[in-house]
Amino acid sequence: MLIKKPADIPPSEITPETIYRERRHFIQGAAALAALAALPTQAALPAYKKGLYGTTEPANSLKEITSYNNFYEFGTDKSDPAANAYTLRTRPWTVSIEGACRRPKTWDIDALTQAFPLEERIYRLRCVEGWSMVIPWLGFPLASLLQQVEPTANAKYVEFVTLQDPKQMPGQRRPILDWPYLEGLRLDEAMHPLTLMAVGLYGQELPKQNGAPIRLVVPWKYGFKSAKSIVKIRLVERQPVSSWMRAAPREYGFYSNVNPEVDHPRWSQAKERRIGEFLKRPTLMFNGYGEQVAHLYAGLDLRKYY
Ligand SMILES: Nc1nc2c(c(=O)[nH]1)N[C@H]1C(S)=C(S)[C@@H](COP(=O)(O)O)O[C@H]1N2
Ligand SMILES: [Mo]
Repeated sequence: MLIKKPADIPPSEITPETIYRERRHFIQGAAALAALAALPTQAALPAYKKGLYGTTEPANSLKEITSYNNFYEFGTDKSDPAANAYTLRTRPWTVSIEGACRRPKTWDIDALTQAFPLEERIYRLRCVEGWSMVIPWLGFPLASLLQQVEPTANAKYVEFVTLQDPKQMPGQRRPILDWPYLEGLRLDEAMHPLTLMAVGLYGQELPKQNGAPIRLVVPWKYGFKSAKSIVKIRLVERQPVSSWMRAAPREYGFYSNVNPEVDHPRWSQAKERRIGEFLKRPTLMFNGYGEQVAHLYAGLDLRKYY
């Protein structure tokens, strides 16, 4: 459970004992309960296990992971999301899974987080701009969720839709992208055991700048495929047109697999700079996950299908 019901929490767990005693002077009875419910709680996630697909590379620090972000809904500078994402309201929050499936369902985010066992997956994230990080995600395989809705034979692709609300997301007041942020995967990519729905990192609830309360993580693709703050997942027959494909079709294809041999028109993809390091390191095919995913693209011309 992400947030415990107030009745289950001893007040001492929410505020230091002294503060709680001071509050008692002026809060009584039902009013006290209401006030407790309104207090910010340190979000606790259910127990989790270490995943099978982690890397042994050292993870970036929490500070690095939460202060250098791409989340254009909150501005285009790397420091903007950390400064601006506080306006995002992550409760109540629902995720609808719809389209070509027998059992479409709208999940409450807390029920969703409890429904699937959480795993820690330490994944490399490679941004198409040429930097990378190692992030200890907490999440569950997207496949577990998709199996529940029973995709039909018409489900060939999966579309991911970020929240659209310019009141909460100031970046959406400007036409930087065709909002809401939209991404897509082929069904077999979505069902791959590496593909994660992340609800936390470093053992805690996902920080807002990293895509709270739930975001996609596809570690062998460029970072922009990993859509943040998702409200809708649609099973569809036709290949989705992502926000980046729509904005710059010559620069962004549907697949967007990390590939050191196929350059982006503006950035070489041969090397990358790990955040926190000075020297660049070579970029690995499929971001180093080739052994697990290369078979998905057997026979596909990766220069054409970039
Ligand atoms: N909704 C949304 N999702 C998004 C983005 C965005 O601008 N909006 N940026 C993408 C890009 S370019 C990257 S590199 C990753 C960055 O994830 P992080 O900030 O958690 O490291 O998020 C991706 N997901
Ligand atoms: Mo990115």
